[in-house]
Amino acid sequence: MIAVDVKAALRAQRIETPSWAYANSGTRFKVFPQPGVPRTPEEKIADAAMVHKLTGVAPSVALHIPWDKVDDYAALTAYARDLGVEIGAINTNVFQDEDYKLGSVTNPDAGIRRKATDHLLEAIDIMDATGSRDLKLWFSDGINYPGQDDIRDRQDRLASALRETYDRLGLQQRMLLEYKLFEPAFYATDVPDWGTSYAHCIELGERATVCIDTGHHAPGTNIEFIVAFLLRAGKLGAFDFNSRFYADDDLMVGAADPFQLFRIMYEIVRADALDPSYGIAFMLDQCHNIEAKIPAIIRSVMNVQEATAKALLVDRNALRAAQQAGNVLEANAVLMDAYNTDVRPLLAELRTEAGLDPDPIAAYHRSGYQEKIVAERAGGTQAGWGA
Ligand code: AOS
Ligand code: ZN
Ligand code: ZN
Repeated sequence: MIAVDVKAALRAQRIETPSWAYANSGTRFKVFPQPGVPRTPEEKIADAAMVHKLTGVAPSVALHIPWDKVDDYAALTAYARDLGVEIGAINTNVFQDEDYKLGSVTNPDAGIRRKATDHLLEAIDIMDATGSRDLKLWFSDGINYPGQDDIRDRQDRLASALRETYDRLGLQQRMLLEYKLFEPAFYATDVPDWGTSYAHCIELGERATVCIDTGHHAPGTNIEFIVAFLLRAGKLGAFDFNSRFYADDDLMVGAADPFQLFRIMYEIVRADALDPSYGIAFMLDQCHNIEAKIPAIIRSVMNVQEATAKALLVDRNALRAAQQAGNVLEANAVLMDAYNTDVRPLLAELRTEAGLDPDPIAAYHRSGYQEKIVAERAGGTQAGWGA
């Protein structure tokens, strides 16, 4: 791709940030509160708007219900628009209620399944008010012990809740079904992998697609293979980007394994699926437990941009020629040449051309925003993770 096309593709790129990443979070052992964190959904949106203002590529923020529950979602949407951002995906929560000890939509108790499904339907009402396209579903459902419940019945219960929810979606709305290998269930999770999510999405219809959370796989899983497969099948709807060293670590994307992120983004570029018009939501799903939150989110956005720029720089003609010729070493070298390119000057230039500061993190530190929120906000809320 010639440089000007690379720049155009990078200019068009969109990354969605999650409301919960701006709030206090921690592990099961301790939450370390930070001064200045948001106390309300409005303040989370204001922080997301700041990230967009400095990066120019993060114009939407995902909400989580009930963590971002408000009385008037239309007013919240108008508030976001005034700050220059949109409300993105609506994330549901059927994992933080006493009732869900044995599962939500797969619970053996029909009354609890009803309550969980009603929450999913309520989230669609919220989407109607916010104009959100995507309903993001992640289920903590599963079992800890062999024999605890019937694995197959649980799939039937899941299918029926998903069907009811899917049928309630408007024509412009989509369902994103996220999978996760384990945690909090340790023996058998009801949506443990991309294959399970894919099979349910196929059964549901074309507006149901898979969400890949990069932290939700077994060590060594080839995530770019999953990306390529789902793109070919037209069933990749979204990413929850983050980094993992061990399990669902939710660290900054591109921190643990920037090469993996590059390989993922190469499959996106290979499928011409980067442009927002293709329909993939590139979201972050992270928790900044010990590092400053807004700069960490800016860094994450920049990490995705850098991996994308490198993926765009792959000489696809040369790669194809080497592949066709069976030239293993040359094909690998073409890919590595792009990966080993320092794209930071290119991205700095792009920002300057767009009227942005070439160094968004330095710009944040100079902006006075952190001092302002520390002075104005007392007693920030916890995102909901790690009590
Ligand atoms: C949980 O492990 C999943 O990654 C969820 O996507 C996510 O963290 C949650 O939906 C936030 O609400
Ligand atoms: Zn996730
Ligand atoms: Zn997760």
